[in-house]
Amino acid sequence: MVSATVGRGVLLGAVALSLLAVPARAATTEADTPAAAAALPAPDPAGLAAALRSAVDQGAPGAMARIDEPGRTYTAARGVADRSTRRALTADDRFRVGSVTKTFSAVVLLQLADEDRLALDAPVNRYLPGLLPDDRITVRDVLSHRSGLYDYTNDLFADSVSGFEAVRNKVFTHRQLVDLSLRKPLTNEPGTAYSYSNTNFVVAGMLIEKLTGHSVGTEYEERVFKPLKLRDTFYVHPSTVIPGRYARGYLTPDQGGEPLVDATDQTVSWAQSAGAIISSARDLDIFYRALLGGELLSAARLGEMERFTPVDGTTAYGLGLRRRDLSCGVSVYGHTGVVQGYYTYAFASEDGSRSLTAVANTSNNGRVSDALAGALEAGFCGQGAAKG
Ligand code: HEL
Repeated sequence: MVSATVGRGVLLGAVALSLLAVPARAATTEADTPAAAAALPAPDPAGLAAALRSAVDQGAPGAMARIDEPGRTYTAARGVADRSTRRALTADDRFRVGSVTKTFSAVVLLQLADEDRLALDAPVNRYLPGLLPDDRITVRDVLSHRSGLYDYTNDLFADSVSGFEAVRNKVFTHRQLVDLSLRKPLTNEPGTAYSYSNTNFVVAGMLIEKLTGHSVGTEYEERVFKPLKLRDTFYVHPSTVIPGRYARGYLTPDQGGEPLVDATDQTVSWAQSAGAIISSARDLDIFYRALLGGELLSAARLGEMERFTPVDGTTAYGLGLRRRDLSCGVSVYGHTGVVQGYYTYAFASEDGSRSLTAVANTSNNGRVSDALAGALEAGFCGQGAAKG
């Protein structure tokens, strides 16, 4: 069993790995480890380091990860946060989380359902009259990507760099984004098939704003960021600035051999409630531990969030929540995120007792994404992970 060393980093090859002091909110003794956490294989620090090394070898300027469980925190980082200054990336650096934002949006809507202010099986058009072309599309369809609403980002980012440059400073209204989607027919009959679409979570943001009378930023802040004391988590739309210390993000061009594009500063207005949150590994670990641990929703609503539709052989989607089935038979719950310059994996064990966030500061490079997924295997399967 690993023992905690307070505030000291251990250097493993060129990868900084550390076991940190336990945050005040977490228990510090082995006795407090919940049964389910104890039942999980211990994380594999060498495997975690190898996953980050592989992500950097495949083209990421930097990669980092953090694992939290009662009494223990593991961090690891490799490479640089900034290609100009060569500052080393750390597991404390903030970053853009992309679609991990979707879980935050789903939590706000499910809290509204808990407060009887929203019915999941009601048509979206009940709350937003005339918004959608089909009255059969329900709130649940939207949160589970079963609405059939076309993903307008397929068109925006057909060419990755020019598509990004065309929108990086733009400010869209939610309705403009929905209108982009409605230029195309529904991809399936409402409720009949899973088809991932950012449009769904733009509609989720519109529902939040209509039902509460507040901006999505205010609702995230009041319902999630403040109660969980998330000190690194922000919704700054339409500002292009990441507050404090952060990793710069580098978009990989479609044409091999072209230089990486610094994509750090952007409005993320093309995503908003589908993808514009800024956070840190610490905060995402706290968020998913709290969510899976039952701190944010009633047991009934969390149960609805965890009713999964199969996506492929190893992944499934609930309501703003992904499930990934790992090689060792452990399933983890959270979300992935891709926004120009950043890949994020943020997942927790079923009871929230262990959570892991892994980030690379590049995107549009599937090999980096695949390598980073190895962090989940190391973090939850330990040395029992299937070797890739
Ligand atoms: S895509 C996903 C991921 N989600 C979806 C959302 C998010 N991110 C986006 O829609 C961004 C799309 C453009 C990203 C860009 C790049 O890699 O930087 N790619 C291109 O421009 C390609 N031409 C389903 C993967 C998720 O995991 O949920 O985040």
